Amino acid sequence: MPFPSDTNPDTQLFDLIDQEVQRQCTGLQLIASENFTSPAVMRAVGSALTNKYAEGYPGKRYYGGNLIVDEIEALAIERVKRIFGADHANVQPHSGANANMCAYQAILEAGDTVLGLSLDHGGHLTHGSPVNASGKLYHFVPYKVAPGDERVDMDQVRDLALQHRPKLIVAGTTSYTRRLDPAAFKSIADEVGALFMFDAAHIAGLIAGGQHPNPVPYADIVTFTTHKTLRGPRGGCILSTAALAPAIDKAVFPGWQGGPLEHVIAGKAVAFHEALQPEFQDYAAQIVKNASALAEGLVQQGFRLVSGGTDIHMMVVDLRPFDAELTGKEAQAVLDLGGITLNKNSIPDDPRSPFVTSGVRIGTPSVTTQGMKEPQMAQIAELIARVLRHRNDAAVVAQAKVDVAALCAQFPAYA
Ligand code: DSN
Repeated sequence: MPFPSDTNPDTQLFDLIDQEVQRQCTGLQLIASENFTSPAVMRAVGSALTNKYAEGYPGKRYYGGNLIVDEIEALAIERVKRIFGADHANVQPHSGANANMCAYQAILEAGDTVLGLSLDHGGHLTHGSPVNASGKLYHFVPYKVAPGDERVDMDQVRDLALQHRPKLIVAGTTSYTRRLDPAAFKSIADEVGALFMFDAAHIAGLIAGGQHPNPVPYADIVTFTTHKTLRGPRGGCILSTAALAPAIDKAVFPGWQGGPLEHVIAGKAVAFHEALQPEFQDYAAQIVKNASALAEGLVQQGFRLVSGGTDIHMMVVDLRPFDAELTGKEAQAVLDLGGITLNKNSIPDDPRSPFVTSGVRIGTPSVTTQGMKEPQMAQIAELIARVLRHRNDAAVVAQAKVDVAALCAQFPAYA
């Protein structure tokens, strides 16, 4: 078997991969949870480590041949602990959802009460949605954003905590555009004797880059994905206090997962190394500056932003003031035709279903990785508005796709 090889007989599959690379590089990638990971990360993920079984943890494996894998996993653990100042790290969760379920299994019994942000107000499926295992296994009580300023209402969180006496309070979001205050959550958790978990999936890279308060000094457990603002491979991670380390490790393996994906763990180690470099601080700062600039540009084009704007890497756009007939579903579809990829998103108390929605979510991690800055954000806002305003005019949409490709060609994601 020749190795490494650029030639592969499976042209059907590799042609499709080439087409997807082309799509990613010629369009604007504005999904807030995506990024362009580095070639070094991809090299690690595509390496021979995919061949290895390694159930267990460094120094305590169920299979032989793991001396080198142990070093790789230990390196990932040491690096991520250094980024966040954590006592303990488990780098094996295959995803953010797994990380959350493992964290719950480590500290909760079935039926225990938990507070979490409601999915339709910016939370995550694994924060107790009734259609998710988290909502079936545990008794989640949802908190919401306040109707006026559309921000997490800490008074409501405290009231619910006092009323329901949860065993766990979960902070963290997938479509909420403001900073969360870990100290405020911790204070409420302490008041009611609850544990405190922070799901930092979206903002892990912003925390690493000094653009969001670090929850680690306050939270018993911090979970996150490695592929969003942190710009690593697709996967999850759990940080915890030293006291919870044995329970966390047991919940991940053998509790929830089997063999760890050591090729992905190697990719995580590479991404953690990249996040420890001084340039990553600049990257995280530019993500936030770009989000503010894009938000301002969209407001100038007549859009309303949920909560009035953003402090982080994403914004949620309420499309109704721009065009009462325009749904998130239609906006996502027509923007796709114009080379602009984003996702439909519910707005708080959305009258439309989650499959249709009245909003879209927009993020700047990918375009910032490409090197775009504030002037390009104004261009992107204009392109979005142009496509949506003329969504029934195929020629305008086609021209926008050409303009998008020209913009992306100036900022290639990959050489
Ligand atoms: N699907 C992720 C996101 O887009 O935010 C959350 O799991």
